[in-house]
Amino acid sequence: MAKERKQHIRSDMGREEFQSAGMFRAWADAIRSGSRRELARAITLVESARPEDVEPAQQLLELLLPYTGGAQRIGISGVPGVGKSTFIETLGKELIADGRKVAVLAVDPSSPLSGGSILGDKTRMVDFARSDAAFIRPSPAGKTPGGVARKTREAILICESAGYDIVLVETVGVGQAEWQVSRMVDFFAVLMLPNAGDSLQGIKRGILEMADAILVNKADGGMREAALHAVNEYQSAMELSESRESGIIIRSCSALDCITVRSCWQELAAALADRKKDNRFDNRRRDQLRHWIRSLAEDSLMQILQDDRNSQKFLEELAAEVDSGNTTPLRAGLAFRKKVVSGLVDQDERNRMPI
Ligand SMILES: Nc1nc2c(ncn2[C@@H]2O[C@H](COP(=O)(O)OP(=O)(O)OP(=O)(O)O)[C@@H](O)[C@H]2O)c(=O)[nH]1
Ligand SMILES: [Mg+2]
Repeated sequence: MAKERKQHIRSDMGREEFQSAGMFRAWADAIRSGSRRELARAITLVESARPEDVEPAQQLLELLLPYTGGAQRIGISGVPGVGKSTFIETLGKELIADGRKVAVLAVDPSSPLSGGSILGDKTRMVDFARSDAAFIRPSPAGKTPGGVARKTREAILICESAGYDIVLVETVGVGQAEWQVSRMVDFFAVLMLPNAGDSLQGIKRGILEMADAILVNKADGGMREAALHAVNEYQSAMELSESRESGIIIRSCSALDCITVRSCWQELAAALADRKKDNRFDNRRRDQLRHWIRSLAEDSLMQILQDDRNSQKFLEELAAEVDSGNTTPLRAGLAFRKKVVSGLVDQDERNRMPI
């Protein structure tokens, strides 16, 4: 059916559209043959909030999709200053030394605390960023809650089509962006500071639920002992927790030390290889894809509601009824749903959404 639709679109194409289709093909080819400039432009396009950029971005993505899926997608999260960028630089350099191509995407690096430090130390950054096998890209979070998820996911796909073997996604460990990133990667590592207060906080925030690895960083110099102590704490917390399968990697690490970082990577890569053997890897990607599509559908439904003046007006009327004690919030909610669902069906027939 999709094929028929495409053929139909092609046969209807005017000269201008035909030229633009050629332009997108050339663009996709340039990305696939390794142009970092064209790759960066493509990510800018998918990140664009302008409505007129949505369709071109999807057109380009469609051309790239057949070449996606080949990378290992790794999320690196943790509080500001824990050493995410340092870890990524050290790991990135090691991976490149092994002949891999590494892309780094940073979600919401514009946090007021860090002032947007996608990369930690300037000298290491120069080394890593200069390599032809590295691609580094900070991404502003944008305003819409769903924005981070969609744009970062699409950026991952574009990097994959450009032949990057490993895509590292750095996200500051606070709130929704972290959850979203954990749902778009094959492996989600959380870096922790070596002190007990921090470890308890982590447990409270549910990090154990989403982390595939907890790496207690800065386990060097005077902080080594504290780090090892924290590792023990996490391990016992994990043993007590019944909420998820075991298999989470809990260990110490020093992002400044390439030998430790390499050994973290080896553990992580072994875990991924294990999951590939028994379909857990594929199943997770399949679930993530379904989750992604569902949340895009939900976002666009919410958007319709927010843009629909009649719905907003009706909501106000219902609120007034609840305010004056004439009905309960639940009844008001159900009445709203009933009216909106029938209204939406009509509206959708009249005014089909572009995507
Ligand atoms: N001793 C020690 N210092 C570290 C380690 N990792 C990072 N640092 C230092 O900690 C500071 C913060 O490191 P970053 O890598 O910028 O931290 P980040 O988590 O990326 O921070 P934000 O991007 O601001 O969220 C820097 O001064 C690093 O040199 C480590 O393993 N040991
Ligand atoms: Mg950073």
